[in-house]
Amino acid sequence: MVFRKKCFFFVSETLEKMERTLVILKPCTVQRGLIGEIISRFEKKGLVLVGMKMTWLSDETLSEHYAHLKDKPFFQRVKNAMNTCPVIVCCWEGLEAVSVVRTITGVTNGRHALPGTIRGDYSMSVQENIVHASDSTKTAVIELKRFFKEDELFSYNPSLLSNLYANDEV
Ligand code: IDP
Ligand code: MG
Repeated sequence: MVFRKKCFFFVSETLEKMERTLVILKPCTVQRGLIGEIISRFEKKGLVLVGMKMTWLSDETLSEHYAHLKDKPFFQRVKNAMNTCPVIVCCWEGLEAVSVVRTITGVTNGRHALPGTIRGDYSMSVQENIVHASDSTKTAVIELKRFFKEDELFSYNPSLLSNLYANDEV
């Protein structure tokens, strides 16, 4: 009983330090049969999946999501490409998860992304570039609210936590 109580406090303190970030597996990834491979990259890194679903994005949602590109000539093309088929939206959790995921993802243009990054390994395009990833902690909070209801994100104790982090990190 005492052990379980201690465990509970450890978990809640740890979860407070964790960041959450949004990743969208784009239509190109779904169509190319790369869903498993891309999810596996994040899992192998040690990020914890706390939410995931398939959804078909509306033009309205995409206009909001890509509002920072609204004056670009490719705005409509980006939105069209994002609703050719359903996408997979995921929420990943970990220490500094937002910047870790951006690093794993690589730069926007797949042709320029470094080998070893997801875009560097799987993409030849600036548009068909495999994933969307939140670009800051502030954006991540807004984007997760855009794509997930509160009860679609889960908090649980990753059983391998002590193999992923040192005690003084979490
Ligand atoms: P990011 O996905 O690396 O964060 P953003 O600048 O936020 O890049 O752009 C969002 C998405 O818009 C990109 O992932 C890509 O699909 C598309 N995009 C960005 N820049 C261009 C461009 O110059 N030409 C065509 N599509 C672009
Ligand atoms: Mg972006």
